[in-house]
Amino acid sequence: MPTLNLPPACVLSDWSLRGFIPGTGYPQAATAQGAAPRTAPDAAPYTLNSWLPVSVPGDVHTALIAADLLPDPYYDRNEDLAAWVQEREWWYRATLKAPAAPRQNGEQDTLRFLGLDTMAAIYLDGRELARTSNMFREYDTPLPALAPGSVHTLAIRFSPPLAGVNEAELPKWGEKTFPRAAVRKAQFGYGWDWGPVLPTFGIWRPVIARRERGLRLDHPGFATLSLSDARAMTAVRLEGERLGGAPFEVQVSLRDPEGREVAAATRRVAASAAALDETIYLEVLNPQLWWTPELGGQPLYALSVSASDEHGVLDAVERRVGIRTLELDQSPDPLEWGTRFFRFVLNGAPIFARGADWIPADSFVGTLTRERYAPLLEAARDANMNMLRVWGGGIYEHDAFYDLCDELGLLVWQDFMFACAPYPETPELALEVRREAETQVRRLRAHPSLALWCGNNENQWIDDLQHATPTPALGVLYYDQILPQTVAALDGATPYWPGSPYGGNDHNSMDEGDRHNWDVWHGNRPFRRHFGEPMGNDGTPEGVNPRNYTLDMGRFISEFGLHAAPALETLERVIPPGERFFHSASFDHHNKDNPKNKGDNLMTLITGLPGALQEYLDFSQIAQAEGLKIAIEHYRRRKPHCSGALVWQLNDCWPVMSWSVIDYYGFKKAGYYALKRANAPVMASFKETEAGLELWLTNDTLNAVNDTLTLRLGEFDGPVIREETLNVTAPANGSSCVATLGAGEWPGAANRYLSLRGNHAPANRAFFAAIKDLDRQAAQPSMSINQPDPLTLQVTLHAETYAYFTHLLSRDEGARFSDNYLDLQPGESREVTVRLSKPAGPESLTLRAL
Ligand code: BMA
Repeated sequence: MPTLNLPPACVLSDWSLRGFIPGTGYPQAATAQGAAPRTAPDAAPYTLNSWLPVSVPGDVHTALIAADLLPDPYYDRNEDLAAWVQEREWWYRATLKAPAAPRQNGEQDTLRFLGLDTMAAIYLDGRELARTSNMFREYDTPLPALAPGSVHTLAIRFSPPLAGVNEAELPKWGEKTFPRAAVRKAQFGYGWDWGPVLPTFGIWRPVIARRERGLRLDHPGFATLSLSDARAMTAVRLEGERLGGAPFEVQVSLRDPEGREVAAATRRVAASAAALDETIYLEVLNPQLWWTPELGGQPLYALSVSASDEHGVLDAVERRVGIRTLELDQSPDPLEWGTRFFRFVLNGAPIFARGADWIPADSFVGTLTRERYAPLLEAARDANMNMLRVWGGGIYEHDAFYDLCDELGLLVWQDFMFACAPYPETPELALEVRREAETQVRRLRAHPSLALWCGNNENQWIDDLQHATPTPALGVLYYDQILPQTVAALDGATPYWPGSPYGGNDHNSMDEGDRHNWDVWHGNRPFRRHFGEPMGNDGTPEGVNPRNYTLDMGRFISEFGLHAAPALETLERVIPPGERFFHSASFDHHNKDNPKNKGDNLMTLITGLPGALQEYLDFSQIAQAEGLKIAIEHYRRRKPHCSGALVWQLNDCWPVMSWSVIDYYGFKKAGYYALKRANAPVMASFKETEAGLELWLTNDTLNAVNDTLTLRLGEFDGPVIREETLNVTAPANGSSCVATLGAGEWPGAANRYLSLRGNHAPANRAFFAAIKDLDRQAAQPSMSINQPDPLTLQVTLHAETYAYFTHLLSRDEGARFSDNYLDLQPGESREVTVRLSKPAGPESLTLRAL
């Protein structure tokens, strides 16, 4: 928001927190006068019976941990020691001071709560002002008339969220009920197959005191309706709630990235208008278009809206917006008869969505800031991603997340927050869902990164698996009615999709819509293709063979993934020394997947089972990296029939063994670099066929790309058997086979590799046996390091024999490597640039290879 001459508002200070046995906090917690007791630095430590000074926004767990009243739940098995927190009611208290200036011209004092988690009652001086029961809504609460300069106690009680849920009334899948589904709160807090049970409490987003008059502006909408080279037609949706009856004027202005005003308009709103709801069309000449990173820049325009009457400004908002069109193309695919595309079209260009699924970056979502988001989102962009899917079991992320996606060119597939449960369709919940959708659609609609609204995660699909014949899923009231109606009414430009996965005969179809490929991870052979076919884990290593990804002929794969261990440093931070071995109690506590054998099966097939911890790290990261490489190369070769591959999952919410490619602290797994290479806009890959190998070029840019590729068949210990240079052209926005490499001319063996090196496409290679069966000696690559400045290390790597899994390790979780976990072929040197987050010398890097 711009700094404006808005009237002075109440001031909130001295926030504090205390837990009570449910039902016992009132009235004492609500009525205490003045500030919480301030404890001198040398005073006795806080106890559970004192009011603990806290910062807002935040959450109860984080405050207790900071005060040493709760052991770090991420360490060892301490998660179990935090269970009592959910049993308490928690009170926040603050001092509220009214402005010295008396109210005038119909002004009112309000508090805007941007996030209360979740079952809250708000009191002023012991008098109840409001109750809330939805973590995902914003609430404007008017305050009673306050004497100028007077001091009050604001108190907010958070009750145990599931206490009021009547399990007997909940819908079931099989015998199982899902109490979490009855409460509009981040679902993953109740435990997930990568997440601990740590449901949060508290004021997780800011509380803003305002003195309002006449009008409360809502988040404006902004959409690009049409584009030509010379002009863009855009629409600005203005909405606001009237707080008085006088006429007013709204001014809208759009400034380009250089700060020049390129369009403006004014509207007069009559006294008789019930609310502000106007759409203004702004034409922009010579628009600078917003693109994903492989296609262009991310110019951001500034949209300002301000409303005023004869006494001055009533309210104002400012948003950064982008000029771009975006559609979801589901037309029939003429080359794969009977199927339909599922592809995003940006500024008229069909794109392949290369990306990942995003889960909350911390179990304690109130702690997330721009500083926490930035390294993760920059890492996504650096891994050549152009889309993230905000998964429905987490949160509608904080504003900073979407701001960064706008800046980085990352499209956002936004789920509504429903995941893996039958949701009750009660009138109370339906009203909450409608209000929540209104809040979130308004909040996010103007972001250029917003590409899709999606009804939920896996609810129609899992519901299908419960039934022998197609039956409407519990929750369709939301996915088929309330959510699409709200998106259409309040956004109107961003496409809506009822669920992920969705479409086709079983809502996880290869023929239309999006698809989750869990067949590989769960070891389902053959894949379930039609409604009613069983889905089961065959329990063998062959079941989880990542080569089975190449059987997937889906249109858009919005989830697929494989487990890998996090960095050793991460495990050392959370697993006690005596427990640092494969399948120790503490180790398995940091693996929430059930059963755990899938990861073991995956390694059995690719690397063999590990012994010591270091081997577990290496083997599981190799298995993930090799598996994701197979999947992404396959999906991208199928472009445009397949037009998206989002890896489950980018990140973690705590230190854990999971499908993530970046661990909780920010260390990148080998899989991160494998997908960075496989996601390169111009990518060369080998496809296995009966007759040998094919060489494919996939080009996601809008220009044809010429490259000179050197193909080499060699032995791991040095000799080159055959080498050839090929001049190839990758047609714009396409994928094609550019050469066939018959097994007769390019004979493979367990001691050989086939490699390619080019100028545009990242290096690639094929082996002729599983990693564990390769016939080769461990390599000893060397490195030399230059340090041009304290934060940069220029590393030259060199190998005389084939060095597999060559990687540099640093204890700096913020270090960025231009490449890592790469292969060096005999005689090869490669440059890697390391950008450190804190100064360190060359000795801070360790080189390893297998
Ligand atoms: C899908 C996701 C998540 C889950 C993941 C791994 O079901 O939508 O719910 O964590 O697979 O099992």
